[in-house]
Order: sequence, then C-alpha cells, then structure tokens
Amino acid sequence: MTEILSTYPRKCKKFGVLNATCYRLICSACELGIVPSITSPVKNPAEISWKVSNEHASKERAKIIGVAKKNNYKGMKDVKCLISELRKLPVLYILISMYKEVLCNSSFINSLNTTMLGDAINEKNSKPNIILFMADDLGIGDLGCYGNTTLRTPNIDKLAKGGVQLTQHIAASPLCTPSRAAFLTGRYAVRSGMTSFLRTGVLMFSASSGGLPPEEITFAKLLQQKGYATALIGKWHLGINCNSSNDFCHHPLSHGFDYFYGIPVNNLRDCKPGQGSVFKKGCEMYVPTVIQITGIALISLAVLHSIGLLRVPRRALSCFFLMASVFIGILFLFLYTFRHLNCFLMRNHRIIQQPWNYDNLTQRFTEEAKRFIKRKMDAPFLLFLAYPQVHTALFASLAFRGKSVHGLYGDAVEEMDWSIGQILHALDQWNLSAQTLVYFTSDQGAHVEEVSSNGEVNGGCNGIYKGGKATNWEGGIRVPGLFRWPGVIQSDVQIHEPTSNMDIFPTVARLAGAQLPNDRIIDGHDLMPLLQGTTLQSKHEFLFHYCNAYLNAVRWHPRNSESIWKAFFFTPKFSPKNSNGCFHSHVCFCHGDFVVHHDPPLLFDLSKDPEEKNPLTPETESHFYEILQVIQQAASHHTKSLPAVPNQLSLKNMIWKPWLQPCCSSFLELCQCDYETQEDKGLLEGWHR
Ligand SMILES: [Ca+2]
Repeated sequence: MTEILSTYPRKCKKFGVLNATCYRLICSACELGIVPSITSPVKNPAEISWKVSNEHASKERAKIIGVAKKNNYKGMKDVKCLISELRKLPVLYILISMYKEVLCNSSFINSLNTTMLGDAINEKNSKPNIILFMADDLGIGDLGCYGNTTLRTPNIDKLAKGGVQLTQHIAASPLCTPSRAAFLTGRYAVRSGMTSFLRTGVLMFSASSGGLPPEEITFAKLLQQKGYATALIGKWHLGINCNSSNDFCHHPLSHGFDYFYGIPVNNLRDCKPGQGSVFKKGCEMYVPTVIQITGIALISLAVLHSIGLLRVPRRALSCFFLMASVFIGILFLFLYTFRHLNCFLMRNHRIIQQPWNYDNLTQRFTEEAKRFIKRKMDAPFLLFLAYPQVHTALFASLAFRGKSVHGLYGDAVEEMDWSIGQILHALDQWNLSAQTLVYFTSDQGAHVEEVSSNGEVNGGCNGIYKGGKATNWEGGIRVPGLFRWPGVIQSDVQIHEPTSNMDIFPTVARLAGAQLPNDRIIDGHDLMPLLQGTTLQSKHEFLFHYCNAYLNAVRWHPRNSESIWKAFFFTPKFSPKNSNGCFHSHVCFCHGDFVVHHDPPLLFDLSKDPEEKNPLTPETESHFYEILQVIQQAASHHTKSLPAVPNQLSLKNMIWKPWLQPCCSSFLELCQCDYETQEDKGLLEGWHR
C-alpha cells in the first residue's frame, strides 16, 4: 500500500485530494490486484473500507461515515456524490474501496472517461460553479479573439486562449427578449410565446404584462433545485408582473434566481438624458402626419362652418380639438416620463434606484458579482452576469472614457472587458478557477444602424458577416461563444461546428446533475462532448432562424459533410438599398412590405460563402432543389412541433398598463428614489460584513 501511495503524483499529496488521476492510479492498482482490502459490494456505509494517513484519522473516519449515512448512499450512482462529499474533508489520502466492481470495472472507467463522470469524481468537477457572461448587442467582430485589431479585450481573449472558442455559435433570435428567453429555457422563444407578430419584437415597458411564463423552466431553476446558489446580476428583459405591480410573476426570482441585482427591462437611449430617443424615428415617421391630418381637418371644418357650407356643432369641434391635444399631450408625457418609469435598478424585489444612475454602473455590477462569489464560494454557484453594455445608451466610467479608438462604444467594450478580468482574477485569487466553467457570449449581433444624432457610430462590428441585430443574416445571429474550464475542457481550441446559445441549458443542467424536463421539447444539446473533444460533430443538424415570430431561415449541416446550407424564406429590405441595414427605420422589421419573400428560398453555402454574398442557383449548385426539399421538410416538421401557447408579446401584453407600473415613490413624485446611495449602502455593508 505504501508503495502505491508513493507513486501518486505529487499534487495529490499537495492538495490532499483524490483527483481523477490519482483515482485512475488506484483503479490500475486494484486491477493488478495490488490493493488487498477490496471487498464485495458494500451493503452498509459503515463497511466502507478506507485508509487515512493523517493523525486525525478516526475523526475523519467518523465524518465520512456520517456523510455516507446521512445521504443514504446505496449504489453505484451514489459513488460520485459520496466522493464529492469526501473531497470537502481535509484528509490527506482517502482510499475508498467500496466496490471492486465499481472502482475496478473497466467499462465503468471507460464510461467515466467518455462522459466526464471520471472527472466528476473530483470535487472540482462535480457540480462545478458556472459563470455565464452575456453582453448586449456586442458584435462578434468587436473582440480581439475574433479578429478585431483595434479594440482592447485582453481578458475576453484570454478566455479563448485558455479554453474553447466557437466560431459558429448562433443566437436563437437576433433580438434581446426572445434570444434571452431561448438561452434561459434551452428552447426556441416561439415555444414559450416570447416572440412577436408586431413590428416591435422586445418588451419596451416595465408595466407590460408579457414576460417569460411562470411554467417555463430555466436552467437557473434546475440548478437551484440541485442546491446551487443562483444569481442574476445585470439585465433581465423578460418581464416583471402579470396582474398587479407586485406579483412578480415574470421576475428573475420567480425563475430560479435566489438573488437579483440589476435592470429588469432594458437600457435605452431614453434612459440617459442627452442621448436621444429610440422613439424618435417612430415619432418622426408618424407624428407629423397625425398633426398635419388633424390640422388640415380642423381648418377645413372651420372654413366650411364659417362660409355656411357645413354646420359643425361647436361641441364636436371642441371635442375633436381636445382629443388631438390629449394625444399630443400623452405623447410628450410619455417621452418625458419614460426614463423614470422604465429605467430603474432593483435588488431582488425592491427598486433601489429610479431612475438608475449611470455613474460607476459597471463597477457596481462587478462588485456585486464578486461579493456573490465570495459569499457562495463554499457551495456550487451559478452566476449569470448580463451586462447592459453595449446597448445604447452607451456609458463608460471616467477611467475608461475617451480611452479607446472607437469612441464611447469602444470605451464601453473595454470597460466590460475590464470587469470580466476582475471576476476572473477573483476566481484565481480564491482558487476557484479549476472548478468553474466560464462562458462568454452576446445576446445577438451588433446593431449596425445605431448612429447618434451627430453621426457617431454607436453600434458594433459584426466582422465579415452581413447585416446585424434584428436580421438573420449571419451578422445578426453569429455571436461570440467562449468556454473555459482549465483541466476539464480543451484549451486554445477553435470549434467550427454550428452550436446555439440554447445549448447552455442542457450543458449546465447535466453538469449540475439535473434531469432535463421530459414534458417539453428542449432544442439545445449538451456541449460537453464537443468541448472535451470526445466528439467532433455538433448534434445540430438543423437550426431554425426566427425573425420575431416568423420562421425566416433554416440552417442545415448534413452529417458527414462540410457544407452548411442556409435557406431564407424572406429577407429584410435594406434602406438605403445598397447599405448593410435598415437605416431609415433604425431596425429591420420582419413582415409585410418590410421584407422580400423568396420562392424558391434564397440558398447559401456558409462553408464557402460565410458573407452570404452569392445565392446559389440550380446552375451553380447541382443539388439545389434536393437541398431545398430537405430543408422544407425539416421546417415543416419543426413547425408541427410547436404547441399553441399564449403570445406574451401580443399588443395586449406589450402595451403600458398603469396598474402594473413599478414605482418606488408616488406618481406625483415621478417615481424617484435612490436607496442605492443612501441607506441601502449602510444596510448592504452590514449584510456583507
Ligand atoms: Ca441585445
């Protein structure tokens, strides 16, 4: 026995843990018959045969048996859990020879190797911590690791270097609300009713009744049930209330998060004084017309009345005038109060800053994230850090302002990168890096039409890819996808297979030991085999690209083929015509006269034409019609799998409902408060102490 122990790698002794390597050594040893103490399967936890080499052996033994008894360990499936518990005990060596069949069974060892359970026997890998970073509207071309040479993103680039970089990572929707709904549930947003048939495809108001339905299961909920501490810090954008201003039916705390610190709706230009309005284009398009029609009608009626051709009752005229005034008044009131009513910061269910203050907002999110990790470092935790950057209104703290070569947009990207660096540094400092899976992505592509009133480009870069946010051209949906987990997944590797942001759901669920729901279709696939290199092919043969609630395009990656076909049923009409976006309307729409329908569908091979410049024809692609037939069949099969669900983004669920308005003061005080920098600060300090 001493001989075997002496052959253990030095690090086993150093950390006092039985990591995967040490474990395999023991198994090799027992296969050779060197370990003499192996008995038949243990029926009683007290029969566990083990050896502890430190002087507190008897105490540790009692603890181990206590853990085993408490958890009623019975069989093979519990070995992993037991060993995970044992890892928490400060013993130098623990030899567990509970089952010869388990520990020395080569098929079991093989299954450990191929399915990661082998690594999961190490505490570091059993129920790893999960940190998910999500940027808002960041383009894939904004990061150094994806080819940017002018913005400085060293910390995000380090994730790529130390882990796996996905080059064909696809957002399930090119817009915030549906993309995040799909990300959290592992299902196309259309399955939960989180897609719109209207022009607007995202929630705009804090007092809308639409949102992620309570019956949807997020990965946060699954991990919470598995004992994870779960937090969302940053942006939510999936609704707040259903029927009253405090039922919180759609709130993050109702969807599996123990802790929420952030913005429940969205960061918009209207949230920051002096940054313009996202409603400006709409107002410019419609308000002058309404005012003109009203004015002409009033003047015409007055003239006809005065010359005696038409008798218009004074009351009717006054009524008409009053209605026009009320309409314009409401419009101005809406624009004036928008910031107060929609741009606020919450901690859990409580509004703590209304409207929010942009000063050091990124620092506050970063500090909150670090505090959460520190509080929960002894338990497995899930941290979803959803930055409001780099959606407009753009912001950066003083230390970053004017420092990048891409104006305020670049400053915001670099500040976000700094924040990620702070979190990664904290993981290193607290020795958590090796037991933490880190992921970075953006909710969709950059918003190319974002240009400020003085002509400054406020949207990001989608690299070589066409279009951007709100379109299913690659620029709208191909997002960064970076994973890091030292020692468990591959490092410095690029994977070019199609993957989806919906894949996070089954991946983290499985790592946490949670069962996937079996009463619904999950569209994502576990990414671990790809990340670990045990498979080279993505399970996504087809991906369906939605523009709001409309099936816009289908991607097909046939098995055993390099080709990646993408067929569009319609495409947006860019304006101006030869530009790269819908600059006249600020964002592209998905239906009616805003799109061009294609019959036959517009077909590309992304493996040869990632820029989507050259649509294929029967002349240039001999299998043109066969490919389209397969795609049509897949689309039809997919469409049949969609259940009829209430539409959360219908006009009824999207409009502002005064009785749902969250407000931390009276309406007369215009919903203003700042507990964040007042008494809450004191409370917070006390709480974290
Ligand atoms: Ca977004």
